[in-house]
Amino acid sequence: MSQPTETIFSKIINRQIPANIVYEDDLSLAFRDITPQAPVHILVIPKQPIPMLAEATAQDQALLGHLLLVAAKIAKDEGLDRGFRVVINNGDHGGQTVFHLHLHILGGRAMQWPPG
Ligand code: DGP
Repeated sequence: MSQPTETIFSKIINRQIPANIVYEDDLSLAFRDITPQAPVHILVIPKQPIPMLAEATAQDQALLGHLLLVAAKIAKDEGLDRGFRVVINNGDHGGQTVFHLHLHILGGRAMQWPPG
């Protein structure tokens, strides 16, 4: 199930390819999605390349909590006071296409439920 740890997101972290970065700290990076599905669509990633949520371990517990708090801070900074959605796609059936763990922050419109 393991995927290669070098993905396009590693290249964004290393500034080998450009991205519209909105937030960075020692543990994480956030940038606007290249194919936005909502007026605000931002990806939050750990700098450490965990391929997917299912491969996170107990050692990643603090990091995973950190990513959620970063997502909440970014949503606030983006003015998403009416609400927003945080999505983690995991694996093939989860719709994951980039195998570097990432949280999608979606906002700026009312979301539908259930998702497709
Ligand atoms: P997922 O399907 O959950 O693995 O989402 C991957 C997302 O990554 C998808 O919404 C498009 C986005 N994406 C893919 N390549 C790039 C890129 O080079 N730059 C940016 N900013 N986003 C990308």
